[in-house]
Amino acid sequence: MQFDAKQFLADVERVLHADYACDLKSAGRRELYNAVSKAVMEETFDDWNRARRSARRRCGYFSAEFLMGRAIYSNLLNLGILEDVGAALKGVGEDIMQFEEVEDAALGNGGLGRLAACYLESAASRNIALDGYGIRYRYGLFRQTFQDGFQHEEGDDWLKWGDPWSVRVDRDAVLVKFADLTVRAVPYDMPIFGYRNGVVNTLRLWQAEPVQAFDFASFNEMHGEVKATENFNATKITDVLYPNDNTMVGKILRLRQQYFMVSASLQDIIAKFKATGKDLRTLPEKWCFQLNDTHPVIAIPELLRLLQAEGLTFDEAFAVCAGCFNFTNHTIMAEALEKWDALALSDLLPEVYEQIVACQQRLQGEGLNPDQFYIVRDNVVHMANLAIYVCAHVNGVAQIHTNILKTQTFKNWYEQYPDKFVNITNGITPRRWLLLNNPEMARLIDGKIGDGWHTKLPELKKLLPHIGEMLPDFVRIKQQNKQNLAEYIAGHEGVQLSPDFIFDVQVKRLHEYKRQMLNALSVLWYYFGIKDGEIKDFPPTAFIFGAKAAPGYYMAKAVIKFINEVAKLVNSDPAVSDRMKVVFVQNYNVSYAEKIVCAADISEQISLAGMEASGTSNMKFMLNGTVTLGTMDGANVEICEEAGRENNYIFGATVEEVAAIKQYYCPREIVEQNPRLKRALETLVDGTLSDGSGMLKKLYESMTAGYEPDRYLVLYDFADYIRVKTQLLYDYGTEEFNRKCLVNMANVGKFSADRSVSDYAKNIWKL
Ligand code: 26Q
Repeated sequence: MQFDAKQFLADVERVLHADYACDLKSAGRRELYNAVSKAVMEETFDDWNRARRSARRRCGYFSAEFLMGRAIYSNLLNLGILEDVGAALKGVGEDIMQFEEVEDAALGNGGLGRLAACYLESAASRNIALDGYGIRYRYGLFRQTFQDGFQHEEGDDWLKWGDPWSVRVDRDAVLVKFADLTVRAVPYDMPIFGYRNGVVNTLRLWQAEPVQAFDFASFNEMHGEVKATENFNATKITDVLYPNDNTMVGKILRLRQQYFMVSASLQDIIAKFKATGKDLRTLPEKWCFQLNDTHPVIAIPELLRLLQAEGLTFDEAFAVCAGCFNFTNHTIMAEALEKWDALALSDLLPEVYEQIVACQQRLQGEGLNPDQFYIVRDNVVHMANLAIYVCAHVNGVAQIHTNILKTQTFKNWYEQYPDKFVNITNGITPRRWLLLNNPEMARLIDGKIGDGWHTKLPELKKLLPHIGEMLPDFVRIKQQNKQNLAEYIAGHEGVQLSPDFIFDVQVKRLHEYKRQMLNALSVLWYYFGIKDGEIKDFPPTAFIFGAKAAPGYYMAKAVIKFINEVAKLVNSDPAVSDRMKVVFVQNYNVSYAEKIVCAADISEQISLAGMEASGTSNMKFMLNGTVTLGTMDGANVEICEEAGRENNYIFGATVEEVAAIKQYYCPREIVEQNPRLKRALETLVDGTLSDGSGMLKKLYESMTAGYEPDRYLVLYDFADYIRVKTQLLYDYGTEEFNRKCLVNMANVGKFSADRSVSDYAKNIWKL
């Protein structure tokens, strides 16, 4: 984008006059933020408009979550005007960094939602015609605080600063009908800017509104009473994002959200397709849809229904669906696979349910074993099975994950339809996750190998011959990033960290399978070792945690309380204050991640093997030159393939071993053999830590008692974890260690989301 500072400031001033009746001198932060954003939006209108009118074949990425984070810096970066705008604002006495107070758009929970955001950015940057379709939640993922170490949740008012990066498109509003009410779906479009290429794709988020405003005439003919309930329920549909990650909640409101979003999107797409005069049977020539997990899978019966309402036969409609839909699975956890009660579904969406039954009947007609191949069984609708049956392609998100899908989770389906199954390993956008969050490092790299890596990440391999000469600058920049993070943490968490400490980081959703517990127990193990004089010269380490727990996930909240108690114990003990610090940052989100990822010395990726589908923060740390301390799980396996296992710190049971271990597993024996581990574990119940609510006791019991004690083999993997982690801590700071960091960065190319979306475009979308 061409930039003219004078023109830009004049545009900003004009918006300030028109929208806020103020000028540059009198504008507050909020006004300035909106005016700057809108001035940029205006400039990009022509590019956006061109994209919307193009006749190219497109893919719709259907997702209940888009975890976009903060838009302004990333948009300005991609438009190539971040520095210009910063300078122009500086010229009038304003600091562009003041917009750091703008709330994140946290319309997602974690990995799955952030992946969708990275894919939109990468697709635009690669000029791939990918548009997002989702929900404009009024409140995104809750804001987290700690009170006495317990997690508290508050509503996330992400629109507090306004939403200048969206435009409301009333002319495209449609009606969505449920058995008990009809609501109006209004789209808000967000431009997705490619990196310095003039491409603008669209993220279309639907907002639910009552019908009255839409059609006041018909309102007058109807019964006031009925409409009153409609009014109440309508907006409720898009009120709030469900805060669950990798866990299914069978709430009907969640089903309403899912149907609302896909019905609106499909109606919109069909209406526009029909306007071109083409036969709906040829829809797959123009459109395909990627279903981001099972959450939007109800789109399949909805499209069947809509097409038959347009005159197609069931078989014709089925062929269109088979040609349009593809399905990504993000999890193998049984508790995350969506299943809906058939009666509830048929009550809410009778015509949609009919289509599900028709699919079930078609499947039965294939002559397969009905015990292995079903969509509806025992009055339960299995959304993943519906997706696999109809979709042309089913993909896992890392090699190990796809293998597990083929050999375990969906074994029968794979054997019947082997060609459907493909792997597309996840990726991240290097623009947000290195250029934007770590500009000094980006400049260092540019200076060595040029800037081709911005859009061709494998070019980072060119760094390999330069590693020796880069080491001092690399260390200096990392140190500065640590200093910056330490200041931010001091301001926000009230904990002082020294940048001379090792920054050992685990940030991700709180889930038992991710084993934050393993990390926390190791902290206590080191702590007691230092106290007892058994561990000498412990390398000074800051253990940094960040995670939100689903509000209804008791054990996850117990782990948060535990770690906060450990932090209190350790940080208030002067005997170890020059050796260790523990901090659990509050409200970990995309913007916090940007600050943390560039400042970490250790990336903890320690899930039980076979549980983490891929992970994507592992890739972000790698991109920023951080070694992985991890298990052979998810994309860690491929990280080792790319960067060398010897350049990372790998421990723990392998996926092949896990099933066998569980056969005879007895956590008590392990604890009895390791007195210090026992002592660490017993802090949960021996009064060392305060536990007002009995939570820690429950956590202790989950590790030691019941039907399946220590389900995720924390205690089993503990010794090996300590062995490798200790090695890492003592390697830290050596030249050999610093080389490992850069070797990881140089070999991160595969994990660019640019590669991932190109794989989708080539192998699945055929764009
Ligand atoms: C389902 C039903 C009802 C309510 C909520 C849900 C729900 C919501 C979110 C189920 C799952 C999720 C999120 C899953 C997720 O984020 N999975 C992660 O996806 C990443 C991107 O592929 C992977 O890297 C992670 O390994 C995987 O855990």
